[in-house]
Amino acid sequence: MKLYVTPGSPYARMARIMVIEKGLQDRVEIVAAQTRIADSPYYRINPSGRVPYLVLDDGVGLEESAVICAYLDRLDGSPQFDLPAGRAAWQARRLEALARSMLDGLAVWGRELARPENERSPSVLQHEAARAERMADLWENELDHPMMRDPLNMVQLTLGCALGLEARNPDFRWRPGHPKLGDWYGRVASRASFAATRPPGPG
Ligand SMILES: N[C@@H](CCC(=O)N[C@@H](CS)C(=O)NCC(=O)O)C(=O)O
Repeated sequence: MKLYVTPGSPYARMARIMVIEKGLQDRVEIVAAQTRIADSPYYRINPSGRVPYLVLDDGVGLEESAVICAYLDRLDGSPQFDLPAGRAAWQARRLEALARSMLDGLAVWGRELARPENERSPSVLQHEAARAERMADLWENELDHPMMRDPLNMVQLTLGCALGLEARNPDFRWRPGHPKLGDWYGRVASRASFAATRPPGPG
């Protein structure tokens, strides 16, 4: 299989972490895609131009980090990242949606910062900075939930990749005022899978 990624994409990072956590390094080749440029050869592989994108051995392609993570997690027949079933499912799905919501906002912020300075919208930057601050406040108060403890699951994977965007965006300073979140993130970020996929600095 081939997993198309860019080094700075938090969504691709989720899939890369899953590859490592599930010990799939020998089965999944990581391929750097060229995104966001005119006529990239990558568009012939994935017409949407987005990463992550997983091309299976039979040539079928899967898009969306959540779909790719679920696929990789199930390859060995014993999924470990699944959210619980039954009544607990709604709490878990609520948390996953909140983590995804924070990540999506940070991705919009990052995309705006990637534009030439004179094309950046101050109101978008301000809006996303404020959203990120509110979401950090929210997470500071959600960390006692059992889903936020070991073992790693999709909620933690998503939130960890969201917070890790501090490496890409110097204005995303979520640590001050959020000591519990800092401690929680310290534990997650020290996993070998997170350390091996740390995003590069701004740019
Ligand atoms: N909902 C998608 C989001 C993927 C996404 O937006 N990826 C960005 C990188 S962070 C991308 O490929 N952008 C390239 C483009 O917009 O052309 C997922 O979860 O995989």
